[in-house]
Amino acid sequence: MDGVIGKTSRRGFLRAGARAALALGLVPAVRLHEAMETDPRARVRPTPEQVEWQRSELSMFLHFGMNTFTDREWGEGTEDPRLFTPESLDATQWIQVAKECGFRYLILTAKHHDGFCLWPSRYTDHCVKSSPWKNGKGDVVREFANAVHAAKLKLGLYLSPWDRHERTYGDSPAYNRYFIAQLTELLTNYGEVAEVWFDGACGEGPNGKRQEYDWEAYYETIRRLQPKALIAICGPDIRWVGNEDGYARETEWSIQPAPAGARQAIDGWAWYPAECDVSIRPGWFWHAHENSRIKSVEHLVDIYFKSVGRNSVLLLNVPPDRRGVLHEADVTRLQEWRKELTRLFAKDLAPLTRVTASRSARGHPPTAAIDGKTNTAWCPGETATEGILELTWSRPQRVAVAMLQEHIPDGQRVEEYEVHAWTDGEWRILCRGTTIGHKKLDRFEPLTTDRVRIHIKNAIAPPLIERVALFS
Ligand code: FUL
Repeated sequence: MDGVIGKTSRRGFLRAGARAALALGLVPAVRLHEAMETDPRARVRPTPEQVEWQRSELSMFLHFGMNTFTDREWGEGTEDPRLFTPESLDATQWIQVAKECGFRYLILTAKHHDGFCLWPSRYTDHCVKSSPWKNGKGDVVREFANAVHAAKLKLGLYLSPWDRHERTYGDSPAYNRYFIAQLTELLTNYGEVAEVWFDGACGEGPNGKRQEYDWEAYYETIRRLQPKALIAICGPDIRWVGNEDGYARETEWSIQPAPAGARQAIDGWAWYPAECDVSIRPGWFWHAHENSRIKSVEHLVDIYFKSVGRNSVLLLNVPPDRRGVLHEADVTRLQEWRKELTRLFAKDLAPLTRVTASRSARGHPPTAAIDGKTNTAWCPGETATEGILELTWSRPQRVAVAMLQEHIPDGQRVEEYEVHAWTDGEWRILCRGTTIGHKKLDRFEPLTTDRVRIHIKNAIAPPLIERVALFS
């Protein structure tokens, strides 16, 4: 087994000598595995904000607005603002439930396609100031932002580019000015914004108004006013997974062809990780008749395994009801789901083992994969794209779930792996897969064994395995 686990930073994985030299300002930082980073994809890195977002794993979406009161999914923009009458809106309840269930990012629909704004915009009357709620003096975005910040969580805002109310819509330059003015309000008046969510829907059809969105100007506005904010979906920092079921692909690369507006592109590649958006109910907005159609715990656990467990962030929509609170039925379901996840992942069996490796790069011993730290990782060798990590228990254990994690501040590398268990005198395959990224979860037929091995079969550069965990 290799020696001591070195403390490393995001700049990452330097040899002790190089680190000392760096501290003295003698040589530039050299990565251990730099020699092998010939594939341009291996040089693509996330920003610190993308790392924080990905490691947070769970985001909550809150669809709330005019549709909540008209019982619709897509309003037409002709709705009377006087219909907006939440009688006991309580954003702190939303945030409290979200926090207690493990969500870190919260995204509110500040404006949906019907154009009704949840904040008192200076640029339109089609907003809360024309509603009876708090005599037109209310501001849902303010209450939401205050509650999110007070809970030390991350604020996200959804601003629909498609606007069926605004009369300038379709007169491209005029609407772009309107949209940027609204973005500016949201990005200057509510503290730090961590995620801006741009939806791509537009249902006007071929005979409708054709609005040319000025994405470049939208991105420039966000970068200038909230340089740390991630721009999602119709944006360059977070990629839509491609469906609304909450399921990522078996193979999910965070390294993708660079989208327009990417902060950094290397030979045409950029860090563009997937987000899985799905609603806890059939619709995105709250409807009384869907109170009995909330997804089951089993379904939600499956979604978790196929989103977070496939290198994606899960953005789960839980829509506040007409009172302006999360409905009891959703809250209960969320709590049951949380309880089940906590139960499933209560006891990692890996730290109870002796761990060895086929080979390891200096400073990256096999113990680094089971030490629970996010700044250490096992690497099979300075130039190795393949290797085996073996766990041995003193007593047989029942294993049913494997969790693998790469050290994503240094990118994503693994292309193929297998997990085996020693049983009846031979290695039997438990699961196999392709990409790992931030997290890969595999469920398999439970088996009792005293030896498990993780075989990294192929990678685009020497892989950095931050964590290996096994659960029964
Ligand atoms: C879609 C929208 O049309 C839905 O109403 C919802 O907001 C969803 C998240 O994105 O494209």
